[in-house]
Amino acid sequence: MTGRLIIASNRTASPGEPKVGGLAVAIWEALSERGGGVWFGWSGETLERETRGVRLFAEDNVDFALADLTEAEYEGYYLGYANRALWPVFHYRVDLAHFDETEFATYEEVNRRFGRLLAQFTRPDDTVWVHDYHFLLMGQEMRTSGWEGPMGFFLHIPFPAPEIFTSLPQHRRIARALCAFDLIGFQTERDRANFERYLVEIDQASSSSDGTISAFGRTLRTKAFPIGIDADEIVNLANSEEGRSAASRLGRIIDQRALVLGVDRMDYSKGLPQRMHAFGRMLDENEHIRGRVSFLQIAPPSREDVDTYQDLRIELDQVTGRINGDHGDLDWVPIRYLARGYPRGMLSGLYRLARVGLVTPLYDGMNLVAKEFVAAQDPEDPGTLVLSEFAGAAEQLQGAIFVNPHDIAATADAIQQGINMPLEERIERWKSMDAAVRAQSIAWWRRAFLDELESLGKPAPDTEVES
Ligand code: GDG
Repeated sequence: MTGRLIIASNRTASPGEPKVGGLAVAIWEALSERGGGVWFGWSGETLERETRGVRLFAEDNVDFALADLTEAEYEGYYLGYANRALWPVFHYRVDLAHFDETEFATYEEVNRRFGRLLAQFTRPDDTVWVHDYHFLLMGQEMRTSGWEGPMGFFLHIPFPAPEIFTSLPQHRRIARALCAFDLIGFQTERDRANFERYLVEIDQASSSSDGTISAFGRTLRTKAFPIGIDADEIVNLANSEEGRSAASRLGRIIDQRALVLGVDRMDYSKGLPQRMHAFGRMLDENEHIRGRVSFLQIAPPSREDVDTYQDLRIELDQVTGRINGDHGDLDWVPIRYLARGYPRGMLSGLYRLARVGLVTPLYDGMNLVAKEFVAAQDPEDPGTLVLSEFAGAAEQLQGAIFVNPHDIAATADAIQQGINMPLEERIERWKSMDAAVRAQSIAWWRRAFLDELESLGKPAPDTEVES
C-alpha cells in the first residue's frame, strides 16, 4: 500500500505521550511504518455544547485528529447504546441490556458526525481501518460521505450467535452498516461464523468458503485475526526494576504461600464473583491448602457511571469480605482484592511471581491478560493458567487448564490442580502456550489484517488478466 493509513477508534493514545499497552503501540507502529497517517477518535473531553470539527496534533509523521463529545452524546452514545446495549448483548447478557431508542439515535448521530469528519481527511489512495463496537455504523457513514477506497473494521469483542444478536432492535440496521466495509476482522472463528450465520439466515446473504459474503448489495470478506501481544515487552517488564520490586514487595507479604493471581477490568463479563466463589469452594474442599495459598485480584474499576458496574462493585466487596471472614485467620487473608490499577511493569512482575493465573471470563473477545500471564513466566518454573473456555484466547492457548466459569465446583478443582501441578507438566504446558503467544503476536495481527485488506483490491496471484 502506498497511501496513508487512517485509523479510527473511540479512544486514541495521547499525542506526545508514551504509547502504553499492546493495542496503542500496535496502532502507533502501523501508522508510523506507513510513513504517515491519521489517528482519529474521541478526545476524552465532554462539553456542554457541541464544538464542530476536530483538534489536530502532529507527532512525527502521524496526525491525531480528536473530536469532543457533548455531555448528551457521552450519555447516549458512550454510556448508553455502546455500553448499556451493545456491550451486554455482544457478551450474551441480554438480561443486562437496556434498549432505548433515544440512545440509539444519539449513537447513530455520533457515528454520522464522526464518519463525516473522518471522510474529510481521506485522500484517494488512503486506507481506512475502523475499530470496535463504538463505531459499528461508521463505515456506512463514510460511504455516504463519498469515501470509495479500501476500508476495514476490527471487532475487539465477541460477535454473538444470531439468536442473541437479533435481540437488538436495530440488528438489521447495524448489519447493513457493517457490510459497507470491505473486510471485517473478528477475534475468533467462532465470532466470524456467528456473523456469517446471521447474514445468511436472517438477511438471505450468500457466502463462500473463503469468508466472502454478499449481502445488502455489497461483497465483503470476513476473517478471524486473533489479537496478540508483544511477548518480549512483557518479559522485559517482568525483569525490570519495577517488575522485580513489585514481586518482592508482595513476596514478603505472602511469604512462602502459592500466589493465585487475577487481573481484570472490573466488568461483569470477566466472571469475578464466580471466581471468588470458586476460590472459596476450593478452600472448603482442600483443608491442606488453607493457609498455604493467597489469591490476589487486581480489578481497576471501569465505566463507573453505568449502574450495572456499580452493582458489581458492591457484589465483589460483599463476596470477598464474606470469604475472608469465613476462611481467614490471624495470620492469613485468603483474598487480597484491590480495586485499583497498577503500572504494566508491576503487573508483569506479579504475573511472573504467580503460581496460578486465574482468567475466567464468562465471555471475552480475546483476553490479553491470559497471553501476558503466559509471556511473563519463568521458563524454568512457570505458573499454570486456568482459562475460561469462553475466552477467545482459548482457541490458541491449548496448554491451559480449561474451565466453564459458571461451574464453580469445576473451577475450584482447576485452581487446586493448578496449585499442585508437577514442574514437568507445567513446563510442557507453558512451552506450547508461549509458542502460540509468540506465533500470533500483536505485530503479526496488524500486518495480517492490513495485508488482507490490501489484497482485496488486487487480482488473486493466479488470475490471468486479459490484455
Ligand atoms: C477488550 C476485549 C480483547 C488490566 N489491568 C490493568 C491493566 N490492564 C491491562 C491488561 C491488558 C488490558 O488491560 C486488558 O485487556 P483484555 O484483553 O484482558 O480485556 P478488555 O479490556 O476487556 O479488552 C478483549 C481486547 O479488547 C483487545 O482486543 O482482548 O476481549 O474485551 O493489556 O494488562 N493495565 C495497567 N494497569 C492495570 O491495573 N497498566
